[in-house]
Amino acid sequence: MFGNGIGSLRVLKRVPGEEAPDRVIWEVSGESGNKWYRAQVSVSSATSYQLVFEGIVGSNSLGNIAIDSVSFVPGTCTITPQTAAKNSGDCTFEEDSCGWTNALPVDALDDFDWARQYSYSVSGPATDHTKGTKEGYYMNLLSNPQAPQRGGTRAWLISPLFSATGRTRCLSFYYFMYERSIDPAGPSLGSLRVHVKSAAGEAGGKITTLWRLHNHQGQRWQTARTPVVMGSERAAPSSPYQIIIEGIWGDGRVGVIALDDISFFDGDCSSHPLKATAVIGECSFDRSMCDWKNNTEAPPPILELGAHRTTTKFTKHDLSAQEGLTWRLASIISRPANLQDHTFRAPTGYVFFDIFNQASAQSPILRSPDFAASQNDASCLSFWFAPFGRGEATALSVFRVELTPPEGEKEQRLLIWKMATKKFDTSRPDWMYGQVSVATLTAYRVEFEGEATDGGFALDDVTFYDGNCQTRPERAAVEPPPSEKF
Ligand SMILES: [Ca+2]
Ligand SMILES: [Ca+2]
Repeated sequence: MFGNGIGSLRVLKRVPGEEAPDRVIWEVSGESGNKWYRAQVSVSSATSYQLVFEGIVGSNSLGNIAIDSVSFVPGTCTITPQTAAKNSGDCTFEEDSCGWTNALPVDALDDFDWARQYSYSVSGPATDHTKGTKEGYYMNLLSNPQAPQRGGTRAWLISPLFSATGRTRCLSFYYFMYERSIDPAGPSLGSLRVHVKSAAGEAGGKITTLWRLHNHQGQRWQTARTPVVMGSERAAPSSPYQIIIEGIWGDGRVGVIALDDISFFDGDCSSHPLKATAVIGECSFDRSMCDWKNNTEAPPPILELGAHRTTTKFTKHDLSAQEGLTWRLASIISRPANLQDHTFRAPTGYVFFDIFNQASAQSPILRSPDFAASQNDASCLSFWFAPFGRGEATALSVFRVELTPPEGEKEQRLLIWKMATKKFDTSRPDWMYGQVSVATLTAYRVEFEGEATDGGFALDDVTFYDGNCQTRPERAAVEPPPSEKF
């Protein structure tokens, strides 16, 4: 594109017979010198289509636009040159961050930043993914080997606003997750997660996880993919959404979490790698309870504040006794026996209840979202729990609640897993692993129910795997009722 009268060069996707106008999928404007440049863009379509190269004359007719060597290669690519990407979300990070931004400190959504940088250390990626050279840029989760980030601290990279059309898009990118020394015993490098956040409408502000990967994945760039569906007939077609790429450090870890070459195309794709697919009902209780809810029935009323605040009988102790009857997120000022989070060894980041010296046993309930019936027989509920008991009987039970009981029958609530604390020393609570099979042929939800007069349980990293599993710990197994025995 050479000459001072150069306007624009565009690539349009045209679907013959469709009323919708041609869609611009690539566009550069202005003069770029007497020289050839390589350009690329992902093209996808469920139906037949045509591509159109459109040249637009600028302020005068002095200049030439030329194209050559058009070819098609299977697979996805990030729009090149980067200026042709506009607000598509594609980014090679070679020139800037293409509208992807760090969360603003004022919004207090995260703790530190992603940095756009090139290779500078031996442990990080030796090259970026786009150019495969030391000079190529990528986004790097900030770290300092001399002062590693605290476990559970996170940085958000936020996309430009996209409009939700109800059509599926596929997001792909490359990640580099490397740790020099791997600790097989527990929380390790950290996590990389992709969320979608609706900016408006019915679900305004709601964050849904699409893709997540934990810990060391090898010392190389690897490909990631996830489908993104936003919008539906119920929502306004233009209600915008954003993609959030979240990096989280494990405790005191020295390693690399980096990403490069983000690209989108219209159409569906399968999540890749498969293990990174987000799981409904999964929660690591970092800063929210996800879709889990405290469902404790009718807790005693909170003492009302007196007319004169100075003479109120409402004390700190009453408040903590009241709070103890519910499942809630741990906080620095309210957590059991300084117990650390299981996921990242963060100071907080799990859910718990702590009942303080009650005359009769209390039973706080934590309720999962509702799960639809599945074609698989069962899924394996997996979680970490930590008991801390002072009283006689402190127990944790898991119930499966049938959401579509046979007509005329009451809601069925079946005990499937139970641990009582009198069986172990709980002076210093520690995380233990639990799992149990849950029947999934009919719609259901899961409930964790505590039971204590003086003590409680913490819970973290709840997730589900396909298929049956053995009950763990073994002593938590519950004899099935006679009707379910073969
Ligand atoms: Ca790059
Ligand atoms: Ca956690």
